[in-house]
Amino acid sequence: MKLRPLRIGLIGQGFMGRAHSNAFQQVGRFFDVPFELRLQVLCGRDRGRLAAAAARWGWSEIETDWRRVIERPDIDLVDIAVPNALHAPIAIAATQAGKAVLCEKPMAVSAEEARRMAEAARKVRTMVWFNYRRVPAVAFAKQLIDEGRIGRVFHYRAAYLQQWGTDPSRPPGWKTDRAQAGSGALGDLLSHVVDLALYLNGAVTEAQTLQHTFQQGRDVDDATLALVRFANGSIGSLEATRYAVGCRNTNRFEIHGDRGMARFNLEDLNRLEFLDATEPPGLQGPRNLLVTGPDHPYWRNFWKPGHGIGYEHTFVAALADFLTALGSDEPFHPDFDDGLRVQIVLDTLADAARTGQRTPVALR
Ligand code: SOE
Repeated sequence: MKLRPLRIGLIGQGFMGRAHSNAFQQVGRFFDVPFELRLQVLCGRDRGRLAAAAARWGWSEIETDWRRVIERPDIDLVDIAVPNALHAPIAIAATQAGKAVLCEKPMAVSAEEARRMAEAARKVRTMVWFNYRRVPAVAFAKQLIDEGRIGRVFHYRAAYLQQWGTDPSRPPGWKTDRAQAGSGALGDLLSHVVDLALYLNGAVTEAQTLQHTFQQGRDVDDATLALVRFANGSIGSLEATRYAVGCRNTNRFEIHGDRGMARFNLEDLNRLEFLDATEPPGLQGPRNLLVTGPDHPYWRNFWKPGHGIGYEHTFVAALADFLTALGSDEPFHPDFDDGLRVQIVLDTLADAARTGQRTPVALR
């Protein structure tokens, strides 16, 4: 069957530019996607690195001005992997030009900005790269929750822990500059935590927050810790820090209900712990499941059961699901409306930290 071409412009050549480029290259190898992807143009500000990056990742052309990518009639999809403050202007221009848009997280630097992006995108298809939804073990946890195997939830506990904040040799990049990033650990790391919390446990209704900056002179949070209530009656803690010495990239959650418990940590991403609390008490204990098939999400797409996958596959699977939805006009999540929901919670957490008050999450 001849596939429709989908011509892509990627804006950004950093860490995420590489992760996305790899996904564009790999997706058709692991998944039957309904498009033939054409890696048309890679756009970046650092011209010195751009040609080599484009050659390495298979992009046909290079460009240094994102506006010129959006003006091009031969681009169907714009992918945004640049500092957070640029997401809104690029996404809004791209949606107005009728392109499908993929955007890195956090989708925006404020809920107000995210709302403008979501509104501008009413007529086009969008995705926010909350890639951890597509870890097979996380998708499997969602399946167990939906099947009622956790039951009535009491606690949702999640943390995204990194340690690079303490590294004196690390150049002060855009991620610690409020003008470019909007926030620190809140947008960078807690956005993932909030997205997974909303996905797995539903709406957050109220929050209390503590934010802290360890590095003198830095204008963003190094750590954000929140206590929240969920609409389903459960309570939770959501934490993100760049100062968790000993944790390179820990992204974990635990969910405890009256029928069971599930526990995940990205540093061991092929595993999900599950406890079935309906079993006889003497037999209960967390099962350490190797979520690589059979009968697990994506197991037919990647390797045979027992052959683990890695970080990059989460981007491949997210892209595959998006392209499948795009080809069939089926709904896709997380889209810009989901990104907006995350941003509203993030803004509420920041407000709660500023005022020190218990703050309701208003769907503003
Ligand atoms: C931060 O160090 C970071 O790269 C985040 O920006 C990503 O979203 C996360 O997936 C890994 O860590």
